[in-house]
Amino acid sequence: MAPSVNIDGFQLVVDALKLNGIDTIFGVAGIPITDLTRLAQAEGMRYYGFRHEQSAGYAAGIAGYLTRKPGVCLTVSAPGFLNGMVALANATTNCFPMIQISGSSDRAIVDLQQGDYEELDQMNAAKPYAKAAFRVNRPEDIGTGVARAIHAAVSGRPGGVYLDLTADVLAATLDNDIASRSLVKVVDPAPAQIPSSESVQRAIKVLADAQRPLIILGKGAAYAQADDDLRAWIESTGIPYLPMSMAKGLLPDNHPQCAAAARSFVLDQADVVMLIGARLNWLLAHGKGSQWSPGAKFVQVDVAATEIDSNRPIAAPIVGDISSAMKSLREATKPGRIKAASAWIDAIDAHKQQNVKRMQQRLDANPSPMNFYSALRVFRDLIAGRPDIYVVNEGANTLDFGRNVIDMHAPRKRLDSGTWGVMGMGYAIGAAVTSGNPVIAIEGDSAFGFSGMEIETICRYQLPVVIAVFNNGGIYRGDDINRGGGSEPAPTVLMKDARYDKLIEAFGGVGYNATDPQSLKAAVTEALASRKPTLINCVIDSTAGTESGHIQNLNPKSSLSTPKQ
Ligand SMILES: Cc1ncc(C[n+]2csc(CCOP(=O)(O)OP(=O)(O)O)c2C)c(N)n1
Ligand SMILES: [Mg+2]
Repeated sequence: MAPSVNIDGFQLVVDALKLNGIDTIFGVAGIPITDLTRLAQAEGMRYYGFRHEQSAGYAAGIAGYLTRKPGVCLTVSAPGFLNGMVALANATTNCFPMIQISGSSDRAIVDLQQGDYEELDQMNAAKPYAKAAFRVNRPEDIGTGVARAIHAAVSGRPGGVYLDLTADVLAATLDNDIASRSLVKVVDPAPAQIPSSESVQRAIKVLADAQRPLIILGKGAAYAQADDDLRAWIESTGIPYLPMSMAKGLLPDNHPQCAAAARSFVLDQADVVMLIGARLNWLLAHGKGSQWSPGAKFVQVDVAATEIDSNRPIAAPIVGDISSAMKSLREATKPGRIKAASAWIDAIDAHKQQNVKRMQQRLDANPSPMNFYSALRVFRDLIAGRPDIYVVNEGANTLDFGRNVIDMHAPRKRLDSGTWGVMGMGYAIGAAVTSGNPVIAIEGDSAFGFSGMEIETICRYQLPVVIAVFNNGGIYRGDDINRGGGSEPAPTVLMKDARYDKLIEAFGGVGYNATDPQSLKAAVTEALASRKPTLINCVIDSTAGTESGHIQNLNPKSSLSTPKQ
């Protein structure tokens, strides 16, 4: 009899991931997963080593969003695990499919709290923040653990899944035959959820009876990659639409039905609002408040039945995946049955024209130092001809102005702070790695600082990322004063005249300091042509921003007097 060959847990994890088409890992190496990172690379997987697990996790989350396959983040036990958890929770909140795999310490010692190296009951710590959390305690269960994590991450509403692998499991060995039988190739992990025909008919009736219908597209609609059906149906109805931030470009922002330039008017006036992959959360003021018409009726297309009626009553829910729902709507809508009235379209167009003119005046002004408009205009113009470019946009004013100024022309190309307002370089790296396309990351100076060290990662892997740091010397503004009268800087102030461009030069990247739109344009153009990691310090007027950007209404104020802005 031939001697049986043994295989270890490390190898089984790599085999299980590869068997299921997962080819990329984002992480930070250390005990007990160092050999897992090496083995993954040796076995042909792409491994991207970061400087902090949170950035690695953000990269994994956005990779999941872009590919519809779970993005994998690999972390060490306890502190590395917790660093990654922010990104896992962010994935769950934003409905990105992601799996955080973490090594963990000796269960027997951890459970008796005897003070192990990096001791933490990680699976239970992860549970409240994850869509699902699993722990593998035997090597023969690795295949099942990976399969369950994949199903949980991508099925229904996607989310973040935690998979705990103990050091013992990684090091354990198993007979080769038993090991290969233990692996699971998942079948149909994100099965179509076809909505009922009654729900589709009900929605069509509500929309056909509407006088002033409006569609709101959320990032769920972008995630679905049902771009052709979505566009065809929206165009067949003539209904105006508003894209949420990451849904911009699903239909181009310059599409005649895009009502973004008349946002306040359409929210106030619409009598029927159809949400497609968009939740009525804080980003839409919960569908309540002064910007919403109280009498509006709602149609909602969502993959999760539990989303329905969460904030406003939904007259016509369509529960199903967006792709199936759009196909069903296309099939069931008779030509001409739903037609947005021309009076409604004309009224919207009149508002759009006014607002577009106002925006143009702001973009045409050329103040010195640059303000947000004049700097963003450079990117708006460049991106208009380059739909291949990913735009990552984070910060407060930098984010809010960026969303309004930069038109998107292709689906899933705008990646931003999202539901939670996160910041850092993770999305830029994840997008560059996943697509190979150029990425422009437009970051507030505070936003950039959350993970500025990841420029070393960008340079090490030679990623085509152009970072524009909108340097206004602070969180929101750079001109606040110490209310105690002392000489220390105010809480929202960052270093004045910092030269962020010098940082990337330490790693062989290219730095520019741009003080006007011409030099900014030249720098971005050169960076895109060279595909070299680049950081542009964009000097922005420290008084140009507003506190909390465009969400001042959410910022409680104390009795402290506010200096004039
Ligand atoms: C992890 C985290 N910590 C803190 C915040 C609070 N916060 C919101 S915006 C922001 C930074 C805004 O400054 P900047 O990025 O420079 O943008 P600006 O408004 O100056 O353009 C901060 C710290 C946050 N959103 N996330
Ligand atoms: Mg700033």
